[in-house]
Amino acid sequence: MPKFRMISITLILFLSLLLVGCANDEKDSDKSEENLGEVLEYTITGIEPGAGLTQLAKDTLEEYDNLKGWKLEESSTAGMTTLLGEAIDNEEPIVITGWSPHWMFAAYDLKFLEDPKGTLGEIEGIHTIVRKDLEKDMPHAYKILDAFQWEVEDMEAVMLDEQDSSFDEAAKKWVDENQGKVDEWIEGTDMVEGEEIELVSTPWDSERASAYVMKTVLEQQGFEVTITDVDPAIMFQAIANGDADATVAPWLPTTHGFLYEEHKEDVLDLGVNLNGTKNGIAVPAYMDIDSIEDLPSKE
Ligand code: PBE
Repeated sequence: MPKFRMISITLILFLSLLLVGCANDEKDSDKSEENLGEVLEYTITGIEPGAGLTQLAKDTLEEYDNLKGWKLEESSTAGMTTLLGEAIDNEEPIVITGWSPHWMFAAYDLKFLEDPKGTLGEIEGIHTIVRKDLEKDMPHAYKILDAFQWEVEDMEAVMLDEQDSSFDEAAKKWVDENQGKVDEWIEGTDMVEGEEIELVSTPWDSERASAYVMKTVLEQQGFEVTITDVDPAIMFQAIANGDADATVAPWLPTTHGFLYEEHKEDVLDLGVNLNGTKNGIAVPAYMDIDSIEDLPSKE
């Protein structure tokens, strides 16, 4: 056989093997993408129906073409974190609606998926919002609420302590250890005698931490404080119609933005009490995707 023929046959053989190899590769990755969608049952594991984040996740399903046919499984934060823990124990894929600050990021190696359409918002803040006549009716409480400002690390310290005590105790401990900061909030206010004040909040640990710290500080100043946990929509309504005096729980401008828009004429926003919160679609770090757009489409 002439040498050049030998070489070309070898070459053709080699090239065809290479092609088969590539085709197989393609098939494999198609298959694993398809599998990921099927394994996940095209489902994002969500939280409470009334959460701002649930609304943002629904908007996300509508905005991304690749998420057509996907669904959001609404349940509760406890339900979501249980499923997340089980998936991680088994190194299985899971896609959740997540947020920070929350212990899930300390307990597990998670990543937020990139959100090129920005449907889940940027880094945002938690605001203090009060009823319109609060300054007139309770000037000292108003002043304390207006001055209230702390950091993500402070909130995380309360949430961590709570895990082996209670929010009440964890907040008292934080106040004891941070009396310098608290002194700035109460500066220029007088003690009162048993004046009743009603705080309204939402049922997540981050907001329990801030509500209990505010309760502790107001109690030190002589107030009688109640905290009521409700859905974000009820929280805004309660402040707007004067059923509650104040909240330190709304996440703005995105998470509860639609509720703020609805009630902004009837409430007073005293601005940010904590900066640096974030919402997102999150997955365990071992999953091989980085963006919401990497989630395989169903069709
Ligand atoms: N969260 C935590 C809440 C606010 C605090 C992000 C789950 C929400 O989505 O309404």
